[in-house]
Amino acid sequence: MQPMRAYIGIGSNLDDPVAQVRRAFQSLNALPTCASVACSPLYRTAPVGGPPGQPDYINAVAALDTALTPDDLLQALQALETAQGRVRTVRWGMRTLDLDLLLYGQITRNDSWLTLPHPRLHHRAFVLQPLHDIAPNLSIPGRGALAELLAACPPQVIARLEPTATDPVNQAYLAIAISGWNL
Ligand code: A4P
Ligand code: MG
Repeated sequence: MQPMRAYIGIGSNLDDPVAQVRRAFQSLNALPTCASVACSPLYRTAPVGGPPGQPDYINAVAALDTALTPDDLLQALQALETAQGRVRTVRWGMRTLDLDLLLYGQITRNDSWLTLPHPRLHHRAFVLQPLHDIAPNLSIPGRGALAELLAACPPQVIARLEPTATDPVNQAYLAIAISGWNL
């Protein structure tokens, strides 16, 4: 099968989220027939939906070239979530790792097991911003140009993690208050 470009949304807000996301980057690259072609910066983001009081998330996006089918890739993503201790309790509750298949080439489909593009990606800053960082010219099937979706996205506060020279993990946060999308 000809490799396809897939984009994976990564989220964590439990058990050292920065480390969880970094481990996910490595695990994605190690999947059979998959090669990571880009990893976005990490963002600290306020939770959207879900139970009140849950911690901020760390979000990022990875681009992957893969010969796995969309179904096999989703299955592989769920296995990685399980390997990193994902337990499903309440919808949109805290999680060690969430891997969403955002896009698989330009394929569209709509069933409960797998919807492509991911059904909520087009109005979520915590997905659109890191996706735009690594693929600014992307077009989202059925939704339009990524740059336009980002410009029209409802305001959310997200903060890009800027590594410091001395301590790349305990970052200094460069807060980007995204109220008017003056990025
Ligand atoms: N599924 C269908 N399409 C897809 C797809 N494209 N990618 C199905 C991944 N899964 C897909 O997912 C539920 C079901 O969706 C799966 O059985 C799969 O077959 P899940 O990972 O078990 O549960 P979930 O992630 O809690 O549900 P859902 O509805 O996918 O949530 P979202 O949309 O992923 O949102 N706030 C911030 N700041 N950062 C976040 O990362 N994440 C969520 C979860 C909510 N709020 C957040 C964040
Ligand atoms: Mg999910």
